[in-house]
Amino acid sequence: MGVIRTFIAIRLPGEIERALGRLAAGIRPAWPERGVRWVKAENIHLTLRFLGATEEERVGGIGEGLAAVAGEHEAFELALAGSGCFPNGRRPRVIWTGVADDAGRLVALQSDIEGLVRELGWEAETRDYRPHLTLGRVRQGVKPPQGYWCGDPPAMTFAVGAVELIESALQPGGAEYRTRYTAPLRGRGV
Ligand code: 2AM
Repeated sequence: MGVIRTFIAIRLPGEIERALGRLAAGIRPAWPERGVRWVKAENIHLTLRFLGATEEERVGGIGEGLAAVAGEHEAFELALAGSGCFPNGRRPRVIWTGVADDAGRLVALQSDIEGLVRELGWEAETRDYRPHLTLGRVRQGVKPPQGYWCGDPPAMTFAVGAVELIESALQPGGAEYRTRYTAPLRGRGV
């Protein structure tokens, strides 16, 4: 068995993906033609933990761990909220839309997943968790356009019913994602 590239994430309902795709399409003309690698609408997701190189035989164990953690968290709702850039607006690398997690449900889930991943032997993540939905990744050296370039998302909420272990295969046309394990939260579908 080989080594694959994986991460743990929340996938979005199709209507949210499409809304974010439209948002990105509205921002896109302001940027240089090939200055940004825009994420395909169906690939936009909310990462909880990037795992990176993962031995394939570990997928089952990670899945079992995720099932246990997810089973301790009730399904919950998130709202799209705000947009921005990492690391900042002057030197943008990642163009994103945010989520409002007023009850702290997402952060609690992410923190338990971080604990699981540590137990499974991964190094601690040193950076703070900043939940975001990446719309585009700015190529090195590309300057942000003058004026308006980051749009606010529509007021939409969505239910989070599961977390997924996703395999990311890097292809010339962008990453291809394949869900390797789905762990439902408690009361999924609420
Ligand atoms: P990003 O969207 O902010 O780039 C799959 O690559 C997912 O894992 C993306 O959502 C990506 O976040 C996230 N991720 C976190 N750390 C990463 C890293 N070191 N390399 C690639 N992706 C990373």
